[in-house]
Parts: sequence; structure tokens; C-alpha cells
Amino acid sequence: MPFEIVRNDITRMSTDAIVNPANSSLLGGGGVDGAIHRAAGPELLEECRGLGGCRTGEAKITKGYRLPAKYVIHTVGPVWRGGGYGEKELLSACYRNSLRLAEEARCESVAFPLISAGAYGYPQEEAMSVAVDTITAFLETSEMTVYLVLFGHGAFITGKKLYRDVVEYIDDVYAETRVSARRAHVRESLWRRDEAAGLDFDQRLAAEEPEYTSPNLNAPSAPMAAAPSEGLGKKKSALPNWKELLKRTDEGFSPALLRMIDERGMTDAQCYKRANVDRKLFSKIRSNPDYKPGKTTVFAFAVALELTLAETKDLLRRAGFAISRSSKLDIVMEYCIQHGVYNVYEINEVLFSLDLPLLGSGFRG
Ligand code: AR6
Repeated sequence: MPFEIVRNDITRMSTDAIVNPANSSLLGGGGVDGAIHRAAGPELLEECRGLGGCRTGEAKITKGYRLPAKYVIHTVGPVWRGGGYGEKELLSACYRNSLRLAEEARCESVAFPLISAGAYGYPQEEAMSVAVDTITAFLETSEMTVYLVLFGHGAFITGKKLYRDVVEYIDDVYAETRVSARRAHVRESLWRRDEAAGLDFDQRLAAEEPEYTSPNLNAPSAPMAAAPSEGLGKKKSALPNWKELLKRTDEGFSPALLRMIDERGMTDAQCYKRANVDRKLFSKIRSNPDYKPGKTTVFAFAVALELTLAETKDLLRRAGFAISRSSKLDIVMEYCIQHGVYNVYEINEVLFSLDLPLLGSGFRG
């Protein structure tokens, strides 16, 4: 996956490079810096002694020694002094310069901690948005896989509006499901009572309250409804003819995906990048009309293509999936799609905090 948030200890990451939030001496310290030096062994400090320090916002590269990572990229984040001292630009420069060094060293993967968000006091939520914005801007023109390694659940994400709204929605859906289950139980008891009282089938049906017959849990599935999506605007507005419709009913996931990309006038790269999907995985999908993706991959493309809920259900069906109210992932996706949240990174932050699988995917499908 091109950009992934993971919960881990950065010294355990077996990426080509890991990034060390160091101080300007580059001679070790506490926090991640200390942990990296301990895990890499004394040879790392030896090499660092020869680097002559590093200025805030810049980066230098060394070998990884005893670490699983081949390289360590040392960068010096800004100390937070209230935000009026160019902290944001300096922090962004840390990510950009580190990524540039990783690229020069031909790294295919690199892992960052949240630079400056510990001893240097940068507010975590803001540090996270600088990290996400800078990394995703870089990935627009690069095929590298970048990990943002967080300690803990990212408490700062749970304070965000989208997270709170999604959690409220999940609670509502669960409450609604419980009410439906209770109603079904009551309905069955009444049905049995009427049966015992000798009412025939039609009489019992007539006695049933209409609200019990339509729990209205899922939005209607209308696979071919070409509801206009906001933002992309290049979709065909006319309904397809019947011949076309019948042909499309049997269309598999891969042909349907490629057709929708074309209909929107997007390039393949625009689409797989917006979906946070690996280029290699996209070529696999492209070259195999029978390719069966994972559910998170389908959701990722639904987000990239800004599909409506009905269109998403249709695409899922073509990959052999359905939306279920008992799946938390599905409920989160239903919320995001219905509320026009089509930013895969924003959605992934919420999924990460809820311990759910993230959207987009590499070869894990
Ligand atoms: N893996 C991933 N993240 C971690 C780990 C870990 N093993 N340990 C801590 N974090 P910090 P800074 C998180 O203080 O703010 C050093 O002394 C941590 O929760 O390591 O840039 C240097 O020498 C926090 O969110 O880096 C400098 O003097 C983030 O990583 C100074 O600290 C960064 O915390 C640099 O301070």
C-alpha cells in the first residue's frame, strides 16, 4: 500500500529505511532516537560522528547496522514554540528531505515516526496532518511505500469531528439493529399467538403491523442507477440502454472498474493513487478480468471513483461481497460514502483508530 498508518515500534520495521527524529548533533538522545541507536548498535553512532550534525528541517542518511532496516535517515524536527516560528514549514521539510534521500538511495519503502511530536512538543494532531499532507503530496509522483508508525491508538485522531461522527453513526446503527431484532421477536410471538387462536395465514398477515415488515435497514440497491457524483462531473448522465444494461450485469469487477475509470475521464494512475492502491496491484487487476480483490480494495476504488452507495454495493457484488450491518468496516464506509467523505487518508485515520483494516492495498489483496 503506498501510504499506510501502522501501530508499531519503529525499530522493528523492516522497510528499506526508517527515519530518526534526531537532534542537531546527530549523536543520539532519548525517545525514538535513543531506541534506534540502542537497536542499531554502536556502529551507528560511529558513522553519525562523521556527519557533522544536521540543521533543522534537513536530513542525512546512514546504514541501519543491526536494525531490520537497511538505512536510517536522520532528520531534525523543529521544537514547537507556539507555531509562529516557521515550525510547519520546517516539519514539512523534514519529511520532504527524508523522502528525497530515500529516493536517491533507491528505497522502495520508508517508515516515519511522528517527527517532533514527542520531546519537541509539536501538537500531535497538527504534526499528523503535516506528515499526511507532505507524504501524500510526495506520493503523487512516486511509487514508494511510506509507513507512518504511531505508538498507541492515535488518541489525537479520536478528537476529530469525522471520527466522532462515525462512532455516533455506528452506535445508531447498532441501536437500530437491536430494535429490529426485538421487533422481530415480538412479531414472531404475535404470529404464534394468532396461529394458536386459529387465524388463517391471510388474517395473520393482515394483523401484522406494517412497520414490522419493513425495517428499512439498507438503502435500496440500484446497481445501474447513474446518480451523478460530485467533484468528478465527467460521468455519463443518460441511462444506459437495455442491451448495455444486460451486458453489464455479468461484467466482473475488473472490467467494471476500468469502464468507470474511463467514464470519468480519469487516468489509471489518478485512480489507483486516489485509492491508495499499489501500482503493481493495479496492473494485476487490469490484466486479469477475473481478478478477485479484497473488500478493502473495492472500497478504496469506490472512494477514488466517488461512487454512490448503490454503485458501491454494485461494485462489491461484482467482487463477491455485500455490505453487512454487522460489519463495522461496512458501517464506517456506508457513513463516509453517504456523507461524501472521499478522502482515502482521512477515512484510513478513522479506520486505524477503530482497529479496522485500512483501505487500499498492496499484494495482500
Ligand atoms: N516507535 C514509533 N514511535 C515512537 C517510538 C517508537 N519506538 N517511541 C516514541 N515514539 P520523539 P521528537 C513516538 O521524542 O519530538 C530525542 O531525544 C512518540 O510518541 O522521539 O522529534 C532526539 O534526540 C512521539 O509521538 O521525537 C531529540 O532531541 C514521536 O515518536 C528529540 O528527542 C516522536 O517522539 C526529538 O524529539
